[in-house]
Amino acid sequence: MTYETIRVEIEEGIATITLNRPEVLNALNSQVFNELAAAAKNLGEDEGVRGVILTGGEKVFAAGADIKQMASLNAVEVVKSIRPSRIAFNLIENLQKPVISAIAGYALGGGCELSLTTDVRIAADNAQFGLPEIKLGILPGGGGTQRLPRLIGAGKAKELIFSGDIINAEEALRIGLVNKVVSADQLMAEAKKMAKKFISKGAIALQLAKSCINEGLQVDLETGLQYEHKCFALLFATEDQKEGMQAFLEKRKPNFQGR
Ligand code: CO8
Repeated sequence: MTYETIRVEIEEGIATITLNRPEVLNALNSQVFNELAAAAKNLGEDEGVRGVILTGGEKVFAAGADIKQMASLNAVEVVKSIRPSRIAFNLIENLQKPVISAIAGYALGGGCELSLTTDVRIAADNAQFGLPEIKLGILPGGGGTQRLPRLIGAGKAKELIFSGDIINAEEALRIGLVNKVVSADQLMAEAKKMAKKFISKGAIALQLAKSCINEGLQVDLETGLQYEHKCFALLFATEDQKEGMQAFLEKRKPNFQGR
């Protein structure tokens, strides 16, 4: 599959999706959303891919949805234009593999919201985050009002969304928006290191753990616990569970096969 606004490279079981509209700071238009959705679908189906890194490259993650494309839309057209972003964001969030964002430079508006669909965010020390939509007379319509408070709590999310302020990587780390801050030249190496660590584990256990967390965030505690217990029991039907526990008892490293 050829893409124009993103690049996809696969190496050692890890796919890297790079947003590729540098002339507009990787602003997200409908073509980007459609291509991200196609890539997520393809990578989800590719058994050779066990983990995904999403990045904007060395200079910028994404400066938000494409304001030029949005500016003259009416409400009906906006509803239509939001659909591809929702499809892409949901596909990425629900990929049954770990997804890590590697963020350098600006991650604003829809760019920040895109990073919220991934499991883990690693920031370069030059990264800057914000939801500046309020300054455009709109609100974060790419999941920001929903995913951000679930991640960092309602108070901090409201402060960011109501002010439109941009925060640096250290502040993003302090409030739990990112998992880790590294020097800019180490960003991709660090993301790959983390991806390798994740994919060395039992793939089905990781997939079900991700599902328990994602589903659990949307339901009441008791329903979430019941789902977790079922997934826990289900893992005892896998070879990976036998291997993992046998390896522990034999004091050796497990050799997981994802079965
Ligand atoms: N959309 C379109 N073009 C953009 C965007 C954008 N979001 N951001 C930057 N660009 C373009 C600029 O217009 C400029 O193009 P040109 O050279 O043709 O004038 C080029 O990128 C470089 O940008 P700047 O010259 O502005 O670069 P600076 O380094 O001076 O400033 C900033 C960088 C601070 C990031 C500045 O570009 C900026 O403020 N950008 C807009 C940030 C913003 O408001 N983002 C939120 C957008 S709204 C949104 O994301 C809603 C999400 C809803 C999701 C659902 C979608 C359907």
